[in-house]
Amino acid sequence: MKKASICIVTHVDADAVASAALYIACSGVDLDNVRALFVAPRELPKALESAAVSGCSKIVVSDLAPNPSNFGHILGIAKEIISKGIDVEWYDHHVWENEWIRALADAGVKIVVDRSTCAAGVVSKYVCRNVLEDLSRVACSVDLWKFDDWRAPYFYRIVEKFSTEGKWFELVRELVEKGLEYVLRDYEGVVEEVVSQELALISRSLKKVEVLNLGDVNVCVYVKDSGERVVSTSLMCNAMIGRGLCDIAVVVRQDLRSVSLRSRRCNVREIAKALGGGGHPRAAGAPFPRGWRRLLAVMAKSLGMKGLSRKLASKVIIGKLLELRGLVRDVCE
Ligand SMILES: [Mn+2]
Repeated sequence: MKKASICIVTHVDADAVASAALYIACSGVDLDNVRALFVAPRELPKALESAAVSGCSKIVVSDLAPNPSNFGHILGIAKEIISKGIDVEWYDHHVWENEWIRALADAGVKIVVDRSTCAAGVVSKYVCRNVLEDLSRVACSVDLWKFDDWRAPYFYRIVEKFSTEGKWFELVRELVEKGLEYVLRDYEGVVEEVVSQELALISRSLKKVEVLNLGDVNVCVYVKDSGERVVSTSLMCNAMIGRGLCDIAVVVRQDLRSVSLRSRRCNVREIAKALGGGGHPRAAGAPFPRGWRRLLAVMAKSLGMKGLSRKLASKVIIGKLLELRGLVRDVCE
């Protein structure tokens, strides 16, 4: 008999990789029977739909949460999946509305949302029963941006490297087959290479940051183009805030696909929510409104520009932030 296959739908970061690897290792499923989808939160409905038709007998979601604009859609998809006899398990640590958790549980989803840890921590606690804690400790150290484990900065860069090559599942495979210790050892050289690239790019990028003053809150806006992907958004935000340029750091992709927000003193989740996204109080994000993107593409074309320029992109996001200035001030301590 053919073994049941599992589809894992997870985020695109260190926590996602670690939670997927832990789930596979602890549930004892064969790696070759796993299909993993690494997606941004906005792609969650689509990913669930595609997992539903790919023949897996169980769908495991980790490190992803619905947002107010897509919850209804996601609940509908979950119900349909379950009615086909496919099991759904969900492990997350983001901020959820209680009613969302209840509705999914009522629909038959085995769901655990635990905000005291990262997604890898949730899987470690509830699936692994706390064995293999090391990987979750390192993943949490990265994901919760604490770096209180010496291995965290190494693991973080290894993830970056695999991520720029889009090889998410390869890293999961290495973690499951070799274990964390060997992965860290095997990629030491890669870590050094990534760090030196990062430092060079950060110095260059800091010159392109625009600072917006909204009363007693300064907001940095940085438009990241495709050549600057190596530097993670979190690192770039860290550099902007750490340099004392601002209280809130905003990174926008130049193609205006998404907006990321970081802060140490402001609850940026509320701003992300106002933009149709969500996340954590100190680290949040939102997809860029579709209508806006189309409008901008038209604008760019009429100005004879090939794509969206850095200037145009930052103009748009600054306009949005100015609209939200009252809220921005309210969410800062
Ligand atoms: Mn996470």
